[in-house]
Amino acid sequence: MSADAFVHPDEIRSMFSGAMSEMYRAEVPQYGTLMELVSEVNQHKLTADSALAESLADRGEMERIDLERHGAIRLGKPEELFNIRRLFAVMGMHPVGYYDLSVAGVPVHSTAFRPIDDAALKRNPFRVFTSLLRLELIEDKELRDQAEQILAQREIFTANAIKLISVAEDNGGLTRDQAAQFVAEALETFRWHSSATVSLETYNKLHDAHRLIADVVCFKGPHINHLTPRTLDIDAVQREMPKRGISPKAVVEGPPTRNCPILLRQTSFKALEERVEFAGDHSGETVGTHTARFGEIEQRGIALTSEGRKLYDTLLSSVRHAVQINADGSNACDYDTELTERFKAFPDDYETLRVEKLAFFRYRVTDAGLAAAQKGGLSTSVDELVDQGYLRAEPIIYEDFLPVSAAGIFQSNLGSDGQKNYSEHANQDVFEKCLGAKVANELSLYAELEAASLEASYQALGIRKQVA
Ligand code: OOG
Ligand code: NI
Repeated sequence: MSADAFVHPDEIRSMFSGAMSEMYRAEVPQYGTLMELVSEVNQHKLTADSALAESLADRGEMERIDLERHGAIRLGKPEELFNIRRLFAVMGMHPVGYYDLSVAGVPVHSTAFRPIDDAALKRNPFRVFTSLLRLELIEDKELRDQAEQILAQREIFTANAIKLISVAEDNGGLTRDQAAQFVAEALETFRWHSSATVSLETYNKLHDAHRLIADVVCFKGPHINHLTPRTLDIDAVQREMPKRGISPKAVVEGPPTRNCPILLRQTSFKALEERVEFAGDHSGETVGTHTARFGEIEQRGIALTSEGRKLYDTLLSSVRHAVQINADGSNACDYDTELTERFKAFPDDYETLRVEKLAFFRYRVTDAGLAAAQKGGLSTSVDELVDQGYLRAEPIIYEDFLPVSAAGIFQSNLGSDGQKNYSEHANQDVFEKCLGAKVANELSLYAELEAASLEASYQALGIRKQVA
């Protein structure tokens, strides 16, 4: 079979994210309302900001503006993580980053499966934030054993999904028919099940240990717990949500509103309480509820270097020390004010971010640069070349997640009873053993992109300097 006969992984990803979106809208009607709101706000923003509209059109991003950027699932056992890696690989999604959320009282560690290279991100940027439950963090041994036994009995993939993954691995791809079948089979893993695999009593016990443990252990599969479209104006969507009958979390996670957006800002609407049928037991009670599924929006900005990230983390943690958001969100305004105030220390123009090496840029040679190269004698200093207008620097967009924000998203859906302190912390080695692979380091990916763009620019300018 020639490679031409295979559907490109990027296209399989598009088929998959489209199918997920359709399924989620049907399952969670409020999510459809959020999608409409996002689309309206985006249109409004594009009309009001013609420079933004032009630059998006320039980069060919217009058609995908309000499509889903990510979703999230929570897995229960190592084999599930191992096979989900194989499943996502068929769609060109690979594990990037390690996030330890135990520090924030959430008993999971996570990675994001995402397209890595520029072209793939552009074709379809869909990614899935994937968490693995850390059963070892359940203190009660009996409960821990019980959870393990329950999980041991479940199989979250259909037999056909596993078969098609092997076919893709063996042949190096899937034909059109196989790809369509693969997407349909894969979708089954992410579907919501309104019947639990355990009794209400077991659910309650696990729920008391941590609501998230119940969410992972008590169901047939890792239902997709949210999808997240991109918004061009997150503050506007946050303000508008209540007017559409959607109740947003108290604050937008991440950095404040800025001229030059950095990293990632995100907010969500609170998880819905859904009716669940439990397995029968001696108590006879079989109907209850579970809250897990919600909707989220995101707005991305420039990727930060480790220096920039250090500054971000320091400022954010000082804000969080100064204002702890109340469970009812009543002091959200104080938090926003503090955030804006403290982040004044973070330079807010691209040139300073670049010169101070706080953020990553992609360099391109300008026409003036090419003309000057003909004459020779160019400076080898990047800053000088930029000053002279021979090189242009464009922001590299952050494509990953933020642990503090992720914890905030988890927590807003767990209620105030979700706070716990765990003594065990990061364990990337164990995570990677379960995954059966190493996770890519996100900072290295951005640094490589920047270095490659500089290398290519120097070459185009005929400069033979090795870029440090
Ligand atoms: C994942 C929360 C993290 C984000 O956008 O930071 C996340 C979850 O609730 O399972 O999706
Ligand atoms: Ni999310």
